[in-house]
Amino acid sequence: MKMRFDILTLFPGMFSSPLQESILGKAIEKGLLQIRTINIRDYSQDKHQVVDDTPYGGGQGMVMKVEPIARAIESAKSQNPSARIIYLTPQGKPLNQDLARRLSTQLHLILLCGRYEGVDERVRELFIDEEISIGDYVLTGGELAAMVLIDAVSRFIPGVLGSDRSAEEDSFFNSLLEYPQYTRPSDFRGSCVPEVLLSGNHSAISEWRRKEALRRTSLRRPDLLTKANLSEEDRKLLKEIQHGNSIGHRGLPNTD
Ligand code: 4GX
Repeated sequence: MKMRFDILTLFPGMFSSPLQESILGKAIEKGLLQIRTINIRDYSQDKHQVVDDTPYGGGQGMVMKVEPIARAIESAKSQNPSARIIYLTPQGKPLNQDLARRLSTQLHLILLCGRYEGVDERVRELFIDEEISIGDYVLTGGELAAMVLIDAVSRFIPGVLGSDRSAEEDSFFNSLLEYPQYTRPSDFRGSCVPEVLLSGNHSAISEWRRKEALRRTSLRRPDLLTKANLSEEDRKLLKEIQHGNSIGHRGLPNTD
């Protein structure tokens, strides 16, 4: 089934290139995905096409007016009354892989991108079904956040990643970080690919990869280990890793 995204924005031009390249571009060509932008300014009935105004009560910046957004949403919704309306904001629920998977089960999402100091509160109260944040930092508008959401969600649509891969197989799905990858040459300026990967010993390769995934996760994201489904073998590998760390082997490069 085709999934559809309608994006309500003051800057529709921002979406043309990023979503038409590579994997998402192919998905659109294959008819698995439809992405449409709606310019909120087209729904202003004002003679100067005004879409923002100063905040009641005073304060800095501008607020997006309720009427143009209401009309733009009603136009998008008229084609599918059951479409969910999402507002991208740092105040929303944090986007993660589980939320992306859940959203991918919807046929039609309407994404509202705010600019300036955000939208009039009555937009949220009357129209928004869900508020989502892509992370604890401040962007200049919701457009890049909408693109991040579309990218993460689209990977779950069957066929988007190609027949031999699925988003469910990604390591994040089992709550570990990825193991390190290498390709030719085997020796780059004296920095060599781990011997085991050249050995052709598939069980040894699998064990090495699992151990490296566990090592990275325990060093960089120990919070993920508590949620991971660890086997007896995993716990044994983790003990070896933690012992290695305590005697001063391979930590993380520091970022200070
Ligand atoms: N994850 N932004 C929303 C407008 C705004 C300002 C104030 C509400 C209150 C963001 C994020 C994000 C920038 C989108 C501010 N909305 N969106 N915009 N982080 O930073 O989703």
